[in-house]
Amino acid sequence: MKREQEVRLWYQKPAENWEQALPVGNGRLGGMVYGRVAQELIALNEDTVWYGGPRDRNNPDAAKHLPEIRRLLMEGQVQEAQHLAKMALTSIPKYFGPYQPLGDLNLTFAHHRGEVKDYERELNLDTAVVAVKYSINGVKYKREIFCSAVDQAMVVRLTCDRPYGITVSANLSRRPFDGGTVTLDDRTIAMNGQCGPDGVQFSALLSASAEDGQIRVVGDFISVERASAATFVLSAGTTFRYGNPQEECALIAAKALAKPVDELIAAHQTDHQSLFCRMSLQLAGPGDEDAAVLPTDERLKRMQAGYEDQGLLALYFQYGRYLLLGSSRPGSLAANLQGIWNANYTPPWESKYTININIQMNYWPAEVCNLAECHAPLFDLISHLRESGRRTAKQVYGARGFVAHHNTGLWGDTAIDGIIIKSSIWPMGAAWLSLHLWEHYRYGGDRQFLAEQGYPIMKEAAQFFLDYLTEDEQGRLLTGPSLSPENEFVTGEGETGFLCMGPSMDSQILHQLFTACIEASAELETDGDLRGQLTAALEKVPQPQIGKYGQIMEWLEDYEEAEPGHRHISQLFALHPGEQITERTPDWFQAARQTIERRLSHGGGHTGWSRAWIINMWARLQDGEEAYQHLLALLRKSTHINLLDDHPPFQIDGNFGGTAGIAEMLLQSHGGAIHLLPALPKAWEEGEITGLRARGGIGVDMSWKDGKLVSVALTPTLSGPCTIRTKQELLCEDLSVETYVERGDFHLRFQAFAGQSYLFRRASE
Ligand code: FUC
Repeated sequence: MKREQEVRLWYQKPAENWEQALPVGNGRLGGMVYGRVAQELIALNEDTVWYGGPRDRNNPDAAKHLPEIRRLLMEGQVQEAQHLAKMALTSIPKYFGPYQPLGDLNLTFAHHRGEVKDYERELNLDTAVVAVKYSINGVKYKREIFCSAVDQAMVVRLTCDRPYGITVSANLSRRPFDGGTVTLDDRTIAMNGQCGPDGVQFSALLSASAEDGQIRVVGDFISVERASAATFVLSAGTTFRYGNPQEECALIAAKALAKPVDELIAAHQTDHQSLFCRMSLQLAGPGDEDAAVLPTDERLKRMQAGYEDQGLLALYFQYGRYLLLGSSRPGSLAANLQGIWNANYTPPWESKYTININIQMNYWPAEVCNLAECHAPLFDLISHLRESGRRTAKQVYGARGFVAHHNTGLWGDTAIDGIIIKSSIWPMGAAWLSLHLWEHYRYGGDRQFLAEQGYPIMKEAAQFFLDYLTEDEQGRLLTGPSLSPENEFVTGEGETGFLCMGPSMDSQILHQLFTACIEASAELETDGDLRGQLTAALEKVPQPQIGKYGQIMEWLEDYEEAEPGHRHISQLFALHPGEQITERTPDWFQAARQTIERRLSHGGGHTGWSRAWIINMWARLQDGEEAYQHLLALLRKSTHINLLDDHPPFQIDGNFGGTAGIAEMLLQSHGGAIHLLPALPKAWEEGEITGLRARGGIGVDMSWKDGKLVSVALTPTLSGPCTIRTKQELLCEDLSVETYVERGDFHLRFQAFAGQSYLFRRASE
């Protein structure tokens, strides 16, 4: 299969709606390009355009009532506890403002009457450019749109094969919150506004240059007339970053327009490719050949009709990497529920940061798929949460450290958000997010990062729990009041409830966090006392328990689930992304399988992100066939034709979780070994992947044939002992390797040296 088919989304029709448009982004500035012929529409976003200002929303009555709520829960008076908790704990006001669109860029082309021929629009992931091509009356037109991280601007380049052939008007709008535009000079307009009385002020600025013809501003349009080629540059920003957004945007746009357009394009592509082209993936199985030449929407339709298209899965994989680069770059905010692409002023769930699974999932592909830089905005978000999280820890729980609940937004809010307390009263957001810092260290081995940025935050997240946890009569240390996101239980008496002490997920997150802090502090040779306290506390944190259906119990009691097919599978955190449940704990491993099967047999996996989590879990269970079936289902049931995740209308976590799932099927590196092809399905008979990363700073390229590994090249960036695990015996010339067989797989242990490359080939059978 050609690289082009692995990295190109293309269509023969313009987008009819937002869910068919194609995304461009540089981390903070984004556009959805419709590719319409005479009336182009590019829906715009900027990552700091959120409604409303910062507020302290911690409920002032919380600390006073906390002991009473805990007592009620300990005594089994769930309804009474919930009744009080709703009033005493949830934030005031209940919600914070949403992430909103920046506006629209509208281009209207004159002389576009006549039959449109040879229409094609595409997004090339290798170049990060959307292109629209067509001809009218024998004139060939081309439009190229990209968001440059180098120049911090969106560029729209218009060309045609006839001199003086382009006449176009451009304006900016923001319906229904249109505040109009101002004219800055004869080629520049700016749309300024504010997101609520205490919200950020924004500016979106558009400027143009042309070859031949003329440019002027007429009314609130930039008019380009009889040009041979034209370039529009759009810059945007808010008072979240800039003292004077319009001034800053004008500087950015002027600087970009002063460069030859070829230079803008070349700089953008060089920068993008230095990150994106670190990986390649080719998957081959029966039936691919016909599909590869079809437009992307046709390929997806064929998939939905039952066809299996391995090339489309490879494209989907790379698309996840493209989207991460487009929505999360050093200096940008973290990718929210929609990355940065949002068309709604009141989007579902405010398009915020939901941190009881969704935003963590956004970052699952970051390390393994060789985009560790893109992880940085998440770390900034965690640092930001720390300030308000300290206040929430103190005001609500009377504890040290910092805490966050299930949602946050532009201002790093950590209060118990919302009135739907099935999700709200859950104090584990910061704990889970902090584990991403540890993962970054495990993959890259950057000790300075761990010492200065990672560990101090992990430690503060853990410290909160040392003050907050409650010891019960059995000597167990329990979280609570808390819940198992976002399910309800049914008690033996037939009563439903959600608020409880010590839900399984909380204990599993604590296990992972305390273990990470213990290892990190030992590694950094610091905080011996704290390490002792965490080690002692860890012994008292409940372990996973197996319930009456042979499942991992979701709560401390073996309650029935109100929704046995619930989309959240919180009680399997320990299987993925946690590591407490592995083959080394065979009873739990089996129970984890039982848990997924039970969820699925009751209709589980019905949202894209839930399906994506299931793929990752099956991969951890080393069941490639199940993982593959759910990957197919992700594309068949939860994917729009622009390959964005369909969670009406759109949520980006399914894309990122799907990409991570494919990686997890091909490579796992938890549990002390680099496990090659741990969950390879039969359908991926043949394939090749380059640029994957394993924990321990190891680059992995490999190829396989007839379902068996052919060769693997390892490129360590750190020196140390390394173990690889495979189904086939491998040989590496001139390397002293210790080989042993465990759980039916070959294990090869050797000493790896940074900067060397190690090529292993399958031993002849
Ligand atoms: C949780 C999920 C929903 C959605 C929302 C952002 O409430 O259960 O499916 O993903 O977060």
